[in-house]
Amino acid sequence: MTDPLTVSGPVRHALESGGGVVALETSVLSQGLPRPRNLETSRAMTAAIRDCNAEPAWVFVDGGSVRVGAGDDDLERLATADDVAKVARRDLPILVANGRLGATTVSATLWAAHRVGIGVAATGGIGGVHRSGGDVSADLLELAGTPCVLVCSGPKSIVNAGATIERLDELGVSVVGWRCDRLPFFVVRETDNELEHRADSAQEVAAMARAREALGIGSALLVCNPVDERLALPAAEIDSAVQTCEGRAARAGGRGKGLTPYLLSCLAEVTAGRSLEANVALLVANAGLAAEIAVALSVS
Ligand code: PSU
Ligand code: MN
Repeated sequence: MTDPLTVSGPVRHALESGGGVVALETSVLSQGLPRPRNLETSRAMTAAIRDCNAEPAWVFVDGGSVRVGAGDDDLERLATADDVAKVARRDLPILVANGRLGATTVSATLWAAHRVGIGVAATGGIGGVHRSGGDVSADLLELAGTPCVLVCSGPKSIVNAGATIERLDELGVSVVGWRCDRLPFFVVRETDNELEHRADSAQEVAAMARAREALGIGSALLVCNPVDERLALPAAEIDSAVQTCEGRAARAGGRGKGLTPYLLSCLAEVTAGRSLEANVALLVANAGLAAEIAVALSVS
């Protein structure tokens, strides 16, 4: 049997030399963004991380192994192949057993990152409690049980923000606004949910992460970085676009793991591509901020 969890040379080197490393999910590339923006975005995220002297650790599954650290060829396959599986933590054993190519969601990514000693990760928007109420992303439970820092732009606009923040509270996830006092909502800059805690520098976040570590608290620190205001969409517009898309999803019978990708692509269509532009921009910004935090943690 091949090693079921492997770390690439560059990521191993960065970890051993005590450098900053940022874990990244690949489902956003394979299922979350259309071609060719997906591959372009992965390159921009990689560049944003390297600009801060940190190393990107893209997580995926291939050839019977969970892989931490992807090369250019791997990213190209993940962005262009037609049959890439969407892999949450629950899917990892199956993909490792059958050898298929898989792109990891936040939950599988955090699992792998923690196992290999990476403490900082970035994504666009986290999954959450869908408006229907019945569908809750596995991202939330993983955040509850994984000591890490995850940089995001709040819950994805397709979920119920209020219900999601309540659930994070119940699960013991520490939510911190990055230079903001209200919960951002992915392509929307803010909701009316007030955040109790904020951070204005990477050093502040690093101090919180170190305190969490010292206390032995096993849940995540979620840093919420609002989308660039020049690209943000108005809350009311997203609200009605999501309603339109939920209606379409219900008529198409969309549910389960296909629901989030369906809603994201519908949202891009209904907003004439503006939600896509915002999504790409916030992914790159979050990768860069996570790199700054990883570097601040590594020198402390
Ligand atoms: N953030 C994005 N686009 C995405 C996702 C996050 O900007 O496509 C993915 C992540 O992989 C996240 C997943 O973990 O969506 C959540 O899916 P679900 O709601 O099925 O748990
Ligand atoms: Mn779901």
